[in-house]
Amino acid sequence: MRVAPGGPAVIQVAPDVREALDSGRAVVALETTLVSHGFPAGEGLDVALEAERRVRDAGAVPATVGVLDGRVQLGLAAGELERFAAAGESARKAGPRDLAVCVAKGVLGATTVGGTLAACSAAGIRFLGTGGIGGVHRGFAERPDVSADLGELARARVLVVSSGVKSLLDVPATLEALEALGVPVLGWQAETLPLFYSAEGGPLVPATVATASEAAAIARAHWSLGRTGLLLAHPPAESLDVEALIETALAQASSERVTGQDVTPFVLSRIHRDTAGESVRINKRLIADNAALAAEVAVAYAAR
Ligand code: PSU
Ligand code: MN
Repeated sequence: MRVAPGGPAVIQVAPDVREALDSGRAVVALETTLVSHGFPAGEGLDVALEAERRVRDAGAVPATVGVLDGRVQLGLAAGELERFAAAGESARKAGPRDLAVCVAKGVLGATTVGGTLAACSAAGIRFLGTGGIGGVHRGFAERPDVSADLGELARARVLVVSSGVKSLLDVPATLEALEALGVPVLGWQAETLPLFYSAEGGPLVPATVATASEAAAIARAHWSLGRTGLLLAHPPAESLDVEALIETALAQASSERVTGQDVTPFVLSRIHRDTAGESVRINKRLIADNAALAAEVAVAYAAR
C-alpha cells in the first residue's frame, strides 16, 4: 500500500470520478444512509446500483460516498457498496459531525445527505441525488431536532435533487429554515414542494424550473453570487398518502423513546412494513428518478 507523506489520505476519490472532475465532466454524488438504513434488509444494494445506472445512462459519472477502512471514499466499487447494504443498521449513520470519528476509528459510516455534502465540498462535486432530505422535525419546539442536512446545504456549493423534504418532518418549517439559510428551493415543473411519497399538498416553492439547463443556469448564477447549496424538488412520479401512518409511527417512536438519528429510519421502516411494499417501491423509484435528474442537470451545467 502506498501511503502519502503525513499518513494515508482521509479523502479518496475513485479513478473514474477523479478523471471526470479533472476534465470538467458531469459527476453526481449519491449517499449511503439510504442504502444501509432506508430499506428492508437486503434491498439497499439494488437501490444503489439502479441509482448509479441512471446517472450513467444520463451521461454522468456516479460517485457514491461512504466512510470505510479509515477513509472517506467518493466512488464505491461494487464490493464496497455491498458492504453498506449488508451492514444495514449496524453501519453508523454518518452525518457531517460523524465523518472524522468514522475515519479515525475505522468504522463503516453510511453518509447522510449532510455527510455526503461535506465530502462533495472537499472533493469539488456539485450535484447530489437522494430520496428526501432531512429537516426540521415535528414538535421541534418541545424537542429541538433539526437535520444537519440543512446546515450542510447552507455551506456546500452543491445542487441537491430530492422529492422535497421527508414528510415525517415539519415540511413548512423546513422550507422556512431553508429560506433563513439562503438556500434556493426550485420546484421541478411544479409550484409546490413535494411531500416525498406524494407529489401534491406541500407548501408553495419560491421558484419553478422547466428544464435542466434552466436549473443549471440558476445554480451557476447562485454560485457566482453566494456560497450555499440549492434544492431542486422533484415530485415523485407516483403518490401514496402515508400521513396517518406517519402519525402512528411518530407516536410509537416517542413512546419507545426513539430519538435523534434513529427517528428517520424507525419511521421509514414502519411505513415500509405497513404499506405492504408500496412505499418501498415508490421510494426506490423516486431515488432512481432523482439520480437521473441530478445527472441531467449536471450534464447541462458541464455543457457550457
Ligand atoms: N432518502 C430516502 N431514505 C433515507 C434518506 C433519504 O429515501 O433514509 C436519509 C438521508 O440520508 C438523509 C437522512 O440525510 O435520511 C436524514 O436523517 P435525519 O433526519 O436523521 O437527519
Ligand atoms: Mn436529527
